[in-house]
Amino acid sequence: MRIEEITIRHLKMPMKAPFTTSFGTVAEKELLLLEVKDASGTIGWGETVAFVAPWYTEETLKTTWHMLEDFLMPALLHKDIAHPDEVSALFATIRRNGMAKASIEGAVWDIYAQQTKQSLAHALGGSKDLIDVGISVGIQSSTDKLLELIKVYEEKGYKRVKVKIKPGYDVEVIRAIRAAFPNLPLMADANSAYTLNDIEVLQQLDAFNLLMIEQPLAADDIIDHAKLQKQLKTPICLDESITSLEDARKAIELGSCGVINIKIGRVGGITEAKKIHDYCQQHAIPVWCGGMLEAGIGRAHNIALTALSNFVLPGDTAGSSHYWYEDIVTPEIVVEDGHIRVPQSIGIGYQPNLEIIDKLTISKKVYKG
Ligand code: OSB
Ligand code: MG
Repeated sequence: MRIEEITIRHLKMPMKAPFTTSFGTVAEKELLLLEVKDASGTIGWGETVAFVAPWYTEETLKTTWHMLEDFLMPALLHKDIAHPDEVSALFATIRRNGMAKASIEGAVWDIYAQQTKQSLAHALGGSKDLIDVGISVGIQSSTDKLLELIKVYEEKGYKRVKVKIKPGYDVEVIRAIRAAFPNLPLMADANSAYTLNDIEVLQQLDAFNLLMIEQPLAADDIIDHAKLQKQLKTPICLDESITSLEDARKAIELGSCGVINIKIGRVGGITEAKKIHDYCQQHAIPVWCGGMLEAGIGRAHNIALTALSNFVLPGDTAGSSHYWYEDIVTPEIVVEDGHIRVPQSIGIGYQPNLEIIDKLTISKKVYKG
């Protein structure tokens, strides 16, 4: 492969419902779509997952664009590469900025899968035909509204429900959900809203048979999480704290978590995500694939990754129609009985819908290096 041309489109997509976490709300998703062309004419697609504001991690849509334009594309364009694993080596001197790196690396994986005539899932070593899908429910204006939504999701067959919590919107909310849905596979995600001073509140959550508590403490912490895990029965799942295989190794060694949420963007690409998956498998740590309110391209990459065997817990990659009036791929991603069928056709298995993409594009730039 030799990448000769990259087109970046800035898209703005209206969401069916705003999504609120402990630190931010997304009502309209903005993203960069990368159309990456190789010397032989094969086109691969990538998507950035950073939000407009840095409330989840430090990256933003603008920082990803800056990194792509000034560092990542110059490092990649016109270089001969035999395998997508080599992309991270080209980026080795550029620190962090995982979401920017992942967007371009995902497109290179797409090209590689097409040129080796296999599905992306197969190219990654995945063998599942069906993946289990959960749903992540944002913070709601009332508990009644939340219970109503959960009822709909349970009836739709989602394999587990994750609710967002924050100080003051936690124990009573979870208690109400458990009273209404005693057997629902349920978990809570704090997006790093607590500190060790809140240990008593977090311990109260042990009473509700949660599958896990996701990222209760600081986004860059593994020490306090290890202290907390010793005093909690419920497994801690790390999200924000894990940005690399090295982070995963240290967190597992310290006992900071029992589960890891893998997000391709947060860890800098599919190659690093696979390494974390393999390491967790060797250390009996189950993983699942997190979500970043992706449009169809990012969603397709998540589905392919989730086909790997240690993705044993339901992920957050729900169907297109949960988020979007119209997704940017054809067919859209469909969930049936809490499952998504992993495409077996060559490449990502979904076609970018250029008509819809054009409609949502607010600016566009072509780079040839
Ligand atoms: O912490 O997993 C998270 C959405 C935006 C930012 C962070 C998170 C989330 C979600 C939703 O939980 C996942 C999704 O539905 O894509
Ligand atoms: Mg999370």
